[in-house]
Amino acid sequence: MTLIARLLFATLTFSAVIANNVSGSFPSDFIFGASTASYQVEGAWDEDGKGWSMWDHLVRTDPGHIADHSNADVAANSYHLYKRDVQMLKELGVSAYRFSISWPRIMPYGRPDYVNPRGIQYYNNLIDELLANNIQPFPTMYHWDLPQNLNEQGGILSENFPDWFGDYARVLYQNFGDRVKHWLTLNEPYIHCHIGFGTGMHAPRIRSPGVGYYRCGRQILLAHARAFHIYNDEGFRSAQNGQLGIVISMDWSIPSTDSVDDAEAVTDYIAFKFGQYMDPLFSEQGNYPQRILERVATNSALEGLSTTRLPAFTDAEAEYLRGTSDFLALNHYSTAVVYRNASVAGMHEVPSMFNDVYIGSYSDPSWPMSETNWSAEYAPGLYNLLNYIKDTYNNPTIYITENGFSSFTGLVDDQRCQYYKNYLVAVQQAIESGVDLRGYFAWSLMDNFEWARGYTIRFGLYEIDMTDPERTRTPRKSALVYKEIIRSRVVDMDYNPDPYLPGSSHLVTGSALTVVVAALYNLLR
Ligand code: PNW
Repeated sequence: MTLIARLLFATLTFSAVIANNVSGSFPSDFIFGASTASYQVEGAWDEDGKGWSMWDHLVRTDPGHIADHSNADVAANSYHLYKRDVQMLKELGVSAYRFSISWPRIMPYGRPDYVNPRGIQYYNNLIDELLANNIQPFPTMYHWDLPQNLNEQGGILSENFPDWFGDYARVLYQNFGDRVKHWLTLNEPYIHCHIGFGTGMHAPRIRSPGVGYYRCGRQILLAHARAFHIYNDEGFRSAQNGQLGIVISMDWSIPSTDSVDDAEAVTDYIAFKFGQYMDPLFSEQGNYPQRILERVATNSALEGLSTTRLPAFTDAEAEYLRGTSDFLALNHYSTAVVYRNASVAGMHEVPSMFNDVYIGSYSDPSWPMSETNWSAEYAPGLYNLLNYIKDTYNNPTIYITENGFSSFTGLVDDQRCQYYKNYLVAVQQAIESGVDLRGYFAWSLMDNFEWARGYTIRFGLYEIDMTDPERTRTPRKSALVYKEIIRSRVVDMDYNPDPYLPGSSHLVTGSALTVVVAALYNLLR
């Protein structure tokens, strides 16, 4: 790309122009869904033969590391309340559910020589309940809860990790593949490796931001490809007819100024954060982007290392990886403003991925900020990201498998409503612009254990009082907004429901009596 083109691209913006405050229509086969992950919602941490995950280990050995000293021993208790979860999906009117399978619930020690029948039973029950309600299962095989036993044997950084993952994937195909048509392999290599091996905030809490971080990403890509080849080569694809995709997260980025350095900062940000994972699987030539290989090699030499911290894949590995994702499962939350100027010197530790990228970033103060310090609302970012993917990777099929906004507790979540409306307008317009986008999953169906933030911030369409032993689920205003978008298949920016009206509680009970009571209440008001 020439510099001019890059500058133009970096400043490309999208502004939603919609008639009468109502968006165009979503295609009739567009899939609306909602997402969760096993450790964040299931609870039942040691029931029915489940083994320890590395998160069970973290919260027991270092409880002070979690913001509110909580853990996910019970969480939303979905292990016991999964039927209620399916009811909620039904109430929303979604046609798909993204949940994740707990590896240590299926294999307490991580290896297939002991498969836990009660673990298999749980996911059979969940999948059957979904299908009985016309909701397609989109299971994630690995959403960060690695069996602790494997973690102690080297975990993701072990040479054996791709094989371990492949053996696990095979058991999933054997047990659930007859009913699962969309498999999501591993969740978010960038975030998992950056927070698990870079900052060390998440399990396995290893601090190696310039070496372990890159090795983690490499291993995750190889593990994904291993699962893909097993699906193809061992007859699962021909018998079961499903599709497999990896889950990759990406925010959008815009340059702080129109300087050449800031344009370069955008290009590098995208290459390191996205290209590192996308190019080996989705690009025509395969392997890592050349610019990141060169940067890390140069820095490694400056640091006195005799080999680079980010070696290219061998030709055989590159071939093994290329083209192994039937679709892209994209998680997207926000946009960053990035820059490169003198102030970046000394900003990042050496060696680290961030020092390799060599940029600073911030959120534009005019964007509504969520309760997570990294996520602000800027819907044009999603539109531009989707178009960038379309143009860069030959228009792959995409599902957005996470998108959402954090808040504190409370049913009136106006900021989240606004966020969903604006992002869904961007989604609808991206489809109109030719992006091959087939589905959208809100993060999250319900409040859950937000990793190191514990229960201090919430992402749920449904609120859960985490001190209530029943873990009662109550729809927030955003659940009503999402439900109406799914029903009408347009985004009406003016739709403004009241989550406290008894009429809204038809979401909870669905009974005719509630509707009558609601009508009376409305008359008397
Ligand atoms: C996702 N970022 O992680 C995870 O897949 C979920 O488990 C998690 O609950 C959810 O986001 C909300 O945090 C991300 O910094 C964490 O851009 C951080 C970022 C993106 C995704």
